[in-house]
Formats: sequence, C-alpha cells, structure tokens
Amino acid sequence: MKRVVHAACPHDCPDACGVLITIEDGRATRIQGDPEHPVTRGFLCAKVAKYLDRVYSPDRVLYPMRRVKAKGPAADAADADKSVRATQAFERVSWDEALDEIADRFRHIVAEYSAEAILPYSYGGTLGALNGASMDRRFFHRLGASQLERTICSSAGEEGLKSVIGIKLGTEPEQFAHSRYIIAWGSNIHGNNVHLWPFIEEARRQGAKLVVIDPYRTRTAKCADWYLPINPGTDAALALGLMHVIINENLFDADYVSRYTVGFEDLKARAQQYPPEKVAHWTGISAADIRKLAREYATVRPSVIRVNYGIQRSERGGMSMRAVTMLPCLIGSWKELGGGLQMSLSGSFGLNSEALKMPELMLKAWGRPARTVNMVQLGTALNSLTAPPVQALFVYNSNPAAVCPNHNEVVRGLKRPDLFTVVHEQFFTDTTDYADIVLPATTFFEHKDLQTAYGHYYLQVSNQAIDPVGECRSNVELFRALAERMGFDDDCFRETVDSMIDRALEAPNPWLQGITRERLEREHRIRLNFAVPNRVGTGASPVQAERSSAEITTPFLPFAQGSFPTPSGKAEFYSETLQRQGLDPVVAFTPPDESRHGSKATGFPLELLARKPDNHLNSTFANVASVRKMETQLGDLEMHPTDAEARGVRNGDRIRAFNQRGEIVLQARVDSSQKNGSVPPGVVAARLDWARFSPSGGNINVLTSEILTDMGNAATFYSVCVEVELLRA
Ligand SMILES: Nc1nc2c(c(=O)[nH]1)N[C@H]1C(S)=C(S)[C@@H](COP(=O)(O)OP(=O)(O)OC[C@H]3O[C@@H](n4cnc5c(=O)[nH]c(N)nc54)[C@H](O)[C@@H]3O)O[C@H]1N2
Ligand SMILES: Nc1nc2c(c(=O)[nH]1)N[C@H]1C(S)=C(S)[C@@H](COP(=O)(O)OP(=O)(O)OC[C@H]3O[C@@H](n4cnc5c(=O)[nH]c(N)nc54)[C@H](O)[C@@H]3O)O[C@H]1N2
Ligand code: SF4
Ligand SMILES: [Mo]
Repeated sequence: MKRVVHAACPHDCPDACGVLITIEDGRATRIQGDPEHPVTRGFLCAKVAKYLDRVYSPDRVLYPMRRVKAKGPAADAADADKSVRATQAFERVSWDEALDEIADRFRHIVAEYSAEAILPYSYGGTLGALNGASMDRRFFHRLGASQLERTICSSAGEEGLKSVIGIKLGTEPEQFAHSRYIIAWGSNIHGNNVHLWPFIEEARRQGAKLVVIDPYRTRTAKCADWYLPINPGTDAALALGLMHVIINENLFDADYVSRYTVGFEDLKARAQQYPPEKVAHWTGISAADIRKLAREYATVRPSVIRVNYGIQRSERGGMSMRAVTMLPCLIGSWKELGGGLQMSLSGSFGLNSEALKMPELMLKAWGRPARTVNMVQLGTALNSLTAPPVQALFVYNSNPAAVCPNHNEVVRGLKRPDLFTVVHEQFFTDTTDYADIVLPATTFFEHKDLQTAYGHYYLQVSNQAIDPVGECRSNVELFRALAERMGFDDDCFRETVDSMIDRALEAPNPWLQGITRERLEREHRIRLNFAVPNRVGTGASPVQAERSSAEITTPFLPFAQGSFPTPSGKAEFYSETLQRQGLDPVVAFTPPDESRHGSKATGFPLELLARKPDNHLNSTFANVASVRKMETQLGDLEMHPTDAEARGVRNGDRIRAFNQRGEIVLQARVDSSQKNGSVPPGVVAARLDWARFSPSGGNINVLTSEILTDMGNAATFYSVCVEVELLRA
C-alpha cells in the first residue's frame, strides 16, 4: 500500500521545508518538497533530496553499543572503511543494559561529585520543538546537571539585532519578490538558505539589484549584480560608513527616525568618526563604492537587507549586527512591502518552551539554577573545570568532536579515561569515536514533532513516516526511558508527544491564536496569525494596501509603525541596556583582536574563514557518500595568488596551515585569475569536515579558538589568524 506523509525538515537551516514522504509497505520510497508550502514551494536542497540514502544507510547506529576498545578513531582505515571500523570498537548491548549502566554511572557521579559533574551537550541535530528541547531538558533539570550555554551559532547576532529592534523578526521571504534593492550581507544564500533565492530572482526579473557583501566569493556573490569583498570582521565599520553618508547627505527618513527611534543625535555624532575614506582602510572597499552603496541603498526603494550569521561569527559580531540593524531604521524601509531586514524570524513563534523544558525542576534539585558551561569552551571545560570537574558528558543532537572550536583541546578532554561519555546518534561520528556508550537515534522520518522556522513564518507538524529503523529511539523517548531508570516519577516524564505539542501551542503569544495541533495535522502548515494584535504591530500600512501580493494576502510589516519591543518602545540607536552592561551604548568599530589589524596580531598573518560546506549541514551528511560527492572542495585551503606566491605555493600543493592552537595539512587551491578567485589577499578559506576524514587527523577546528564574542557569548569561527607553509614532498 502506498501513502504520502507530510513532514518538515528539522535540520538547522532557515528554510524548514515542507516535505512529502512516500511510503510503500512500511518503507519510505521517495522524498520530495511539498509544492503547497508557500515559501519552500516544492523543492528540496540537494542533500535532503538524497535523504533516503541517509535514513537507510548501512552505517546507521541501529542498536545500543558499549565500548570495548580504547577511545579514539580507528587508525589507518581507508576513507570508505572508516565508518565500518568505527563500529568495531563497540559491542552490541540491549537497551536495558545500556540504560542501567548510564543510570548506575550517573548515580555514582552524583554521590561522589554532585550532579553538576554531569554535562549535557546538544545543539542543532534537529530543530524540532520536542526533539530539540523538551524531555531532554526536563531530565537534566530534574537531575540537577550542569546547564549548557548553547551559543555556538547565532547568539551574538541575536543580541545585536535585539539591541536595536527588541525581537528576532523581520522581513518575510515572500516580500523579497517586491524589493528593488537587495543586499545579501554575510549571507550565503545559495549554500545555506536556498529557498530565498527564487524570491530574489523574481525581484530581479522586475529590475531589482542584488548586492553581496562577503569576504568569500560564494555562488551567490558570483550571481550578484554587484559583489563587494569585505575584510572579515569589519562590517560595523562599513555600516557606520554608510550611515555617515546617509546622514550627512540627508538621505534618511527624518519622519520615521523622529517617531520611532531613540538616540539619533548620538548616532549622528558617532557616524562622523567614520568617513568613507577611513572605512575603506578597514574594509578594503573603496570610498567611492561606500558612497555609491549608501546612496543606492537609501534611494532605490524598497530596499531590503538579508543579513545572516556570517558577520557575527567574529569577535565583535554583536556590534556588527547592531550596526547593520540600524540601517533600515534610519532609512525607514520597515514601512515598505519588500523593505526592512531579515536575520532570524524565530522570535515570532513564541512557543511555550517553558512548559516543554520545565526549568523549575532544576530549582527543585538545587534551590538555585545549576552552574552553566559554555558549549564553545568544551575543551577548557573537559580539561580544566573544577568544583566539580566534568565526569560525564551526554551528547545528543551534536557532533562536538567535529564542530566545536579548539578541536585539539576538545579531543584531549574526550580522551580522558575517567570521563564517562554517552552519545545518542544516527551515525558513528567523530564524537562516537570517544563514547563509552552509543545509543541509536531516529531521523525525522521516524518520529513526530512540531516545527518552527527561522527563515519564514509557517508552523508545521512533522508526522512520523516510518517505524524507527533497528532499535532507534527519538530524543523524547530516550530521555523518558532514562528518567524512569533514574527513578524520577514526576508526571512530566510520562507526557505524550501529542500532549507536549498541544502545550507548546498554548503560549501567551497572540500570533498562535487559533493554531492547534489538529489544524496543523490537517492543513500541514499554518502561517502565524499576524491579524491578532501583539505588542509588535500588525503593520497594516497604506503602502501595503496598494501593493498587495498574490502570495501574501496580508503582508507582515512588523515595524511599519514602530512598535519595537525594546525598553524604550523605539528602535534604539542608543541603548541604556548596553550601557549598563558596560558596552558601547551607540555602536563603534574595533577590529577583532585576532585579525591583521587587531591588538593580538601575531606571527600568523592570514585571516582564516573556517567555512561551512555548501552541500553538507555543518558536520551532518559528510559521511553520506552520495552527498559527499557533491562537496568538491573538502581538504582544500583556498588562497589568493599573492599570498600563495609569497610562500612559494602553487595550485594543488600540499600545505600546512597552523597557528598557536594547532595545524592541519590541506591542499592549496589557488585561482590565478584574480577576478574569479574566492578570497581577497590576506584571507584564506577551508571547509568544515569530519576530523576522521582528514589525513592529518583533526579538522579545520584545530585552528579556531574558544574566544567568545562581545555580545551573546558566541563562537568566533571567523576571527582566526593562521600561517601557511609549503610541504615539500
Ligand atoms: N548547505 C548548508 N546549509 C546550512 C549550513 C551548512 O553547514 N551547510 N549550516 C546551517 C547553519 S547551522 C547556519 S547557522 C546557517 C548559517 O548560514 P549563514 O548565516 O549564511 O552562515 P555562514 O555560512 O557562516 O556565513 C555566511 C557568509 O558570511 C561570510 N562571512 C564570513 N565572515 C564575514 C564577515 O566578517 N563579514 C561579512 N560580511 N561576511 C562574512 C561567509 O564567507 C559566508 O559566505 O546555515 C544553515 N544552513
Ligand atoms: N569550523 C566551523 N565550525 C562550525 C561552524 C562553522 O561554520 N565552521 N558552524 C557552527 C554552527 S553555526 C553550528 S550551529 C554548529 C553545529 O553543530 P551541531 O549542532 O553539532 O551540528 P551538526 O554537525 O549538524 O551535528 C548534529 C548531529 O546530530 C545528529 N542528529 C540529528 N538528528 C538527531 C536526533 O534527532 N537525535 C540525536 N540524538 N541526534 C541527531 C546528527 O547525526 C549529527 O551528527 O557547528 C558550528 N561549528
Ligand atoms: S536542509 Fe534546509 S533547504 Fe534542505 S530540505 Fe532541510 S530545510 Fe530545506
Ligand atoms: Mo548554526
């Protein structure tokens, strides 16, 4: 019998695609995009289009496993054998045995050290509301384990954005079709956010111009009308330079600024310190281009900025995002259909996450919140934390031995014989190489969940399409079982999946009004109910009535009439909150300390972009052969010809990239035609891959650091200095 199930892609991607899975005799036989999803419109990215290869891969973890050999990757295995060899360090055990062993070890650790010696480690394996953060959090809160500060990705940008507009929302993707001037700013749209592209193309067919600001010539940059390579970490300078021109040439929206913003005079004074000539020095973008960009952005309307996380993975990423977020507030483009700015839209969903996570259980355990460990600093935590030391690590939804910065320190910690490590996974990853117990995890085909998005405003239920393969369990079911094994008898550990979805939707967020699980199951996707007034405006403006679009009958213009949910109720060019935190209340540019111009400029003169792979998702998919084939630049270090020549390096040479934290052997990729090269002088780039697949062991994160950003305690993957040396054969 053949049937089609509606699901939603839960990977850490802004698009949250609607997915249709065809099932024949209990087996998934086809995956396709749901053509009825108004944003993702029937196509999938290349990696998820091959998802059957992942779900039915012979390399899946199918049963609980217990380590029987020393920790560490299988030595000397050829690439193709590495996943197979990884399994040979383990023996199969039953779920009962595995859960008993974990509960037993946890009880001993609690008795000897305290529950804070246990550290959960999870991130973006699935963004499903339940399997991302519900039963797992209840379990660790009830246990009293250390809390994980989950800031490896976006928190600097979020804090920067919110410091100006108060909330994570912005221009919906459908409205990009109505824009006339689109800036992709630190935003790899083709690689990481491909469902925005058709809307941009629609706009370009109507004459819109696409500008890309990125130090790396992405495919999006190659398709742009105007590409501006920028030095890494200098975006705040550029934004201030643009504001200098916009303010001094009177191109800002004085009415919008006076009604809906605070601190304009402070900003105006500050911007005077950033004339285009000075900004050119920092950014590498000419003064003439800065003036032209400022004038076009302010006058070719509607203009919109798609700013993504690229600019905030830098030491001062919070301030960079803050500066960029000021631009639409200055020119008043929030008023226009197709205007404004998009970073993350996730602040709109406002699910009742407290009901899912139940942090009050932690207070019961401790009478206070448990201590917090930053996930970016896992290496330091495993090696140096005391009172108590980390004695157990429970990893799920993450692959820290690949994705975490300062990889060598992470591995040194993971190798500790006295560290008890449990990894709940779909595959034998770099992290399972150090696990004492590996537990089999379901994919989204095999469990039900509620799905939000950070690149559109549609909520979805993702239905279970097939039975779990092997003995896989979802995160929800794993932590339910473990709670029982630990003797936690609170009712919350028996709550059903459907009941949790219902409760997540019972939130004090007016935009969820009328949206129920039953409706989501029937209708598959529902746009947030923006007709209901919230503290942020519904944005019904006259502009919108004149130019209503076929796709969005009621476009969402959250800040057309101000209503910014900030302390002042206005967009904050001056922030008292930041001032109280000891940060610059306006905005300023300081080069990252670890950069060519920075205060910690050392003997490592090249700035490294430790990039995401365009065809994988961080470390996910790297082991799926059909997907890996598409990612042709793994193991490469992209260099500008000038930097290569200075080191006697030619295209294809083996090189060693190194700094004070580590080294890695890569192959130089030098495009001698400067026009098409991927990086400007002084910048090199490489892609994230599994450490296991690297000939020198360790991946590009051997070079990245644990330094945290200025706001949001986030990772600084793009503030890294290295040197490169030719390896003679
Ligand atoms: N195919 C694919 N899709 C993905 C992912 C993936 O790994 N692969 N990862 C997912 C995840 S977890 C996330 S967070 C999103 C992230 O998606 P994006 O926000 O697009 O993140 P990045 O690729 O880190 O950075 C975007 C661009 O910023 C550029 N950049 C780096 N430094 C600077 C700078 O200082 N200034 C400027 N202006 N640009 C800079 C980079 O070269 C890059 O091209 O994508 C998600 N989607
Ligand atoms: N050098 C460098 N490093 C980076 C980045 C970069 O750009 N450059 N990007 C950073 C960013 S933005 C992010 S968000 C992080 C991402 O870091 P992670 O969140 O660790 O992301 P992934 O590499 O996708 O690994 C997720 C793992 O979860 C597993 N998984 C998927 N679904 C489930 C599930 O339902 N249950 C369980 N138990 N497991 C599941 C997958 O098999 C996969 O191995 O990486 C960061 N690291
Ligand atoms: S990874 Fe992103 S683009 Fe690909 S299917 Fe999932 S949501 Fe869509
Ligand atoms: Mo991310």
